[in-house]
Amino acid sequence: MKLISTSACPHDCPSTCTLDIEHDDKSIFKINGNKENSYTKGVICAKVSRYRERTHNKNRLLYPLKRIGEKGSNKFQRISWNEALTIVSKKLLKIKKAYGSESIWPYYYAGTMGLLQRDSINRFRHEFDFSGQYSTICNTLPQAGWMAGVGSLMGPDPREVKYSKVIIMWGGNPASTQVNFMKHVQNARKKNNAFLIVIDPYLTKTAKIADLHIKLRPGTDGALACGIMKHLIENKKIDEKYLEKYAKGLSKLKTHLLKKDKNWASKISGVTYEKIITLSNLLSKTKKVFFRLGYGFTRQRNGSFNMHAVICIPTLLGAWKELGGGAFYNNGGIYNINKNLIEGLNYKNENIRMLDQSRIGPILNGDKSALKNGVAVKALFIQNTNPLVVAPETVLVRKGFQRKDLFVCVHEQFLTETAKYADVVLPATSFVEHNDIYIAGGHQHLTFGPKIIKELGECWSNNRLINELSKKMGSVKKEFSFSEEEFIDNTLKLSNLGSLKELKIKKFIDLQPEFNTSHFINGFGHKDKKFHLNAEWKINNKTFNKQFELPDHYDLIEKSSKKFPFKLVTAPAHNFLNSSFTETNASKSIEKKPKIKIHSKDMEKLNIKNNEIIEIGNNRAKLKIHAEAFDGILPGVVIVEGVWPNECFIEGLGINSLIGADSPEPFGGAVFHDSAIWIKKIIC
Ligand SMILES: Nc1nc2c(c(=O)[nH]1)N[C@H]1C(S)=C(S)[C@@H](COP(=O)(O)OP(=O)(O)OC[C@H]3O[C@@H](n4cnc5c(=O)[nH]c(N)nc54)[C@H](O)[C@@H]3O)O[C@H]1N2
Ligand SMILES: Nc1nc2c(c(=O)[nH]1)N[C@H]1C(S)=C(S)[C@@H](COP(=O)(O)OP(=O)(O)OC[C@H]3O[C@@H](n4cnc5c(=O)[nH]c(N)nc54)[C@H](O)[C@@H]3O)O[C@H]1N2
Ligand code: SF4
Ligand SMILES: [Mo]
Repeated sequence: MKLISTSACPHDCPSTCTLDIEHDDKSIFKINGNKENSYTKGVICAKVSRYRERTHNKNRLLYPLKRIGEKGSNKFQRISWNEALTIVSKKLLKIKKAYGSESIWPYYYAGTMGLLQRDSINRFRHEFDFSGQYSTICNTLPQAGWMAGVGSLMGPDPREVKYSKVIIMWGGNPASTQVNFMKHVQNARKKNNAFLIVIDPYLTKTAKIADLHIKLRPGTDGALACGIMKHLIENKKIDEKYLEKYAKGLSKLKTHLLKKDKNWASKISGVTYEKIITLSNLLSKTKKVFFRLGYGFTRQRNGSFNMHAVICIPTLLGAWKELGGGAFYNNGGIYNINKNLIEGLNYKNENIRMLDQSRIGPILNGDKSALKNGVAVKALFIQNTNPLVVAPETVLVRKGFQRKDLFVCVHEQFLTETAKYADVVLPATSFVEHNDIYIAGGHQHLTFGPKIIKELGECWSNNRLINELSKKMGSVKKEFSFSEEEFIDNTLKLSNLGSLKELKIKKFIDLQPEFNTSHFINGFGHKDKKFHLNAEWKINNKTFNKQFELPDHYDLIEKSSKKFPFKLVTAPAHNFLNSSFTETNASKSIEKKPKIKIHSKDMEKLNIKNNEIIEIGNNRAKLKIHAEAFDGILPGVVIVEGVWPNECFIEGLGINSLIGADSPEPFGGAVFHDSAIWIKKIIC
């Protein structure tokens, strides 16, 4: 008999859509967006509506495997769970004894965003004092900039855009990366005649439907923001009364910006002075201006500083206090989930080193500073991520995974490239096969995602594996025998969010803070309750702070040069989610193949034709790819969409081989859209 159950999309997407899933006890069928959820509003992306193809895919991993060929050779043999657990536990205990607990690095990310299945790996880590993970691959750069200005991780309710007069999507592409936000935007345009502005180096799906698209050079948003602010200040369009009460650093900012030449911002950003005036005029016409900040524009070596510069604009305008006004980046700060039980925080050893997730390439190749001058990593235990494809500096990452003295266990739903380098591969459940709870970065709901079908094959959930492996390795703590439901119920109770029984009835709860809190009427998140126009980045580091105190263009990006004339942006693909969905035929057949978008003027200069195979590269690597003529960019900028598996590229090496794994200021991160490259025609 077919049933319909409500759940949450588990993928790493700000939308965390509420889903209505048709299923029986063995299979899922159609998935629709839930209509009662006021953020999802019945809208979900196409790739998840066809999720049956992913869960019931013929290539799902269903049984534990042991490697029998060379690393990466894809030669495996089926083994029992008992044998798998014995191999992994014995090997980890042996390595721990020989090299110390920090030589083992549990490595994870957000393949599922469920709090239990994603974060249980930290309970395993803390129980055995394994190396810590500093998770930088996604939100470190944007968050640092946001926090420097606002001081807390929240903002006006994104559903409020229905009251906005101007919506400015800065450095994000929601039509592809969080589609239901666009439903709210389109409602605002229909019902409130809202004007949509998009700031992006290329004509994305979002930019195509915007009223105004500003194309800029990658990594120059700080300059553009300063150009706008200078014009606002000079033309007395700032809200002095609001600023006096709510902001710190105005006079410094004024002096700093007024010193700049009229054409300074245009020269850097490639946006004409006239367009900057147009922007400034549009933004100051109404206080109901909503800034929706993407992650994309911060994946630059100056990305945190650029985020801070951009969010200073709504502050100068006094937009934060208005219904439908202000800025929104992420709501992570509203939930206050107590993770002690799930993550074993009570037994976390604070002296253990933290290794930077984005620097896995240098780390596995023995880079001393990346290893914090500690022991080499001798074992990786991986859940929820595919670093061979998604992490920067692929050549280094691959070299690391090829090391004969590195033991790797990967728990996965598919035989990803990372799994192919593992010694032991374990099969993981998908979100319909286990229980979890989900919070959302892009809205305000906490949602229960129930187990609605039987596990496929011999798949285990992440939490089950963590419990069983820990016990096998000698753990006796009671929580390592807790069921998923016990973890969830206890966590909800510890967080004062009711019980699992209640959440099962409600399905989701709306935790939006009241207006005065989310609009910072009661003050911003800093101790002095002010928005900081002059930022303090590193506590007790005056030299650093002084250098980057005020919004500016900080020239830290990889610059184009004679040798590397093109700036490369590696934006997400509409039909993939990072490297997920590259295993489904529907998504793959729409995306077709990796391509590089090049301006027709540049194509002409290089004598390259549409669809020609060309070579691109920099000091890190070179690779072959098809060229696509595309005039929705400034000449000198090129775009490759999608985190395609390396094996989909002509010579088996993918786009992240061109991305640096250095650590950007102030707190690290991954600079996926900040690479300078050369492009060559292949002459046979
Ligand atoms: N379909 C799909 N959806 C996804 C994902 C996916 O891979 N595919 N990934 C998910 C994840 S993990 C995340 S974190 C989010 C990210 O979603 P977004 O917030 O949208 O961020 P990005 O996808 O990194 O980049 C978005 C845009 O930033 C632009 N950009 C790059 N550099 C600059 C710059 O210097 N200035 C400006 N103004 N813009 C710039 C790019 O051209 C791109 O169009 O999306 C999630 N949703
Ligand atoms: N070039 C380029 N590279 C990028 C980006 C970019 O914009 N450009 N974006 C970056 C960003 S923002 C991010 S967040 C990262 C994300 O990178 P990843 O976190 O690696 O995301 P995915 O590639 O989707 O891989 C998640 C994996 O988890 C697995 N998985 C899903 N659910 C479960 C589960 O319940 N249990 C287990 N054990 N496994 C599960 C999936 O099968 C999938 O293989 O990629 C980054 N890489
Ligand atoms: S838009 Fe994002 S959260 Fe919604 S269904 Fe698609 S991937 Fe999942
Ligand atoms: Mo991300």
